[in-house]
Amino acid sequence: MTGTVTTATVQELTPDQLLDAYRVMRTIRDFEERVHKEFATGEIPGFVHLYAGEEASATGVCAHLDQRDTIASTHRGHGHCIAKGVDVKAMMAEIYGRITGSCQGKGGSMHIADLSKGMLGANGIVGGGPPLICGRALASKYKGDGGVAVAFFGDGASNQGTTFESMNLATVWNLPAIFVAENNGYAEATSSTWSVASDNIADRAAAFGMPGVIVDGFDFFAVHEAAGEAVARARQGGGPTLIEVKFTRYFGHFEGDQQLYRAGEVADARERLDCLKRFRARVTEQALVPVDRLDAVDAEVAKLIEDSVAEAKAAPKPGAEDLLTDVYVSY
Ligand SMILES: Cc1ncc(C[n+]2csc(CCOP(=O)(O)OP(=O)(O)O)c2C)c(N)n1
Ligand SMILES: [Mg+2]
Repeated sequence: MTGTVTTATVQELTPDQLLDAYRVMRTIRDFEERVHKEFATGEIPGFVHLYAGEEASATGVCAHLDQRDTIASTHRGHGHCIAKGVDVKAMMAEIYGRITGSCQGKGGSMHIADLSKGMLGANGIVGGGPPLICGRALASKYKGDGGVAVAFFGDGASNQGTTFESMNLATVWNLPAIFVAENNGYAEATSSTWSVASDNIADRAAAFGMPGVIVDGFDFFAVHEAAGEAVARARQGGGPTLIEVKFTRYFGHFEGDQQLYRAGEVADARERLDCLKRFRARVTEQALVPVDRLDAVDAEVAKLIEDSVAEAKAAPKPGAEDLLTDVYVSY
């Protein structure tokens, strides 16, 4: 059954939880805006895909997760990493290819991983995440550790066979798995109206015998509520859920994309729909969090990002002596 979440409950969140959510979204936004600026200087090697505009998805889902839980990400993975608690300075250093990075500077933007945080990795393979979380969810089910595994994937990835196979398996094995389809309207330059056969990705849940929910991805509270239900169901042995989160990415597919395939929609989304603006408006209108506490978070995050870039630039790159380390994992 597919349902649309229309009302989201602010009341269930304490002021501290609201501030945490705001901090995560603000950190992702500032991180991405800064990487966008720095990439243009030519100092950042490799490909970079930015998550700005989509913050409410990673934040709303990961707010329900703890150290038992794991996530699998995509090529657009910075937001997922930050929301799951990966160290922001180590992430920035990784993007700069420095030895102090999350993967000792050998992975770059598209391969940031931190297993200690339950972050299985960004992934250059479109549709690579869903099979990973089936394995992880199966492990949790067998161990009985209460863990839930979440795969974030795009509208493009929603058409991959790996995604269909994983959703099928998740129901057949009744796994504590959650599939979060981040529908930003495009796979590279191809509109999802051209490439996704169903009107809604969430409608496909019915074919795999799991609940499907469509959520306004610019609304943290809507994502948070839908994810809360899905996580609770998974933890209680109720099986998988597909959540479709709809929004717009603010930057191009990759840094350098001329975006000749779209016009106007980003300015409109930034102006009218932006998740941070809406969050701020909602919590201040209802006097749930004082404005000065939100402003203090803005200042702290700005400093964190500034320091992250400065420290990343000052850190050494891996040397020849690091070439053969971290290549194989010994079990
Ligand atoms: C298996 C595979 N096929 C194709 C690609 C090339 N590719 C990289 S990103 C991308 C589009 C992905 O779109 P979507 O899943 O909607 O994610 P978004 O970039 O919108 O976040 C494609 C086709 C790839 N990396 N892996
Ligand atoms: Mg997409």
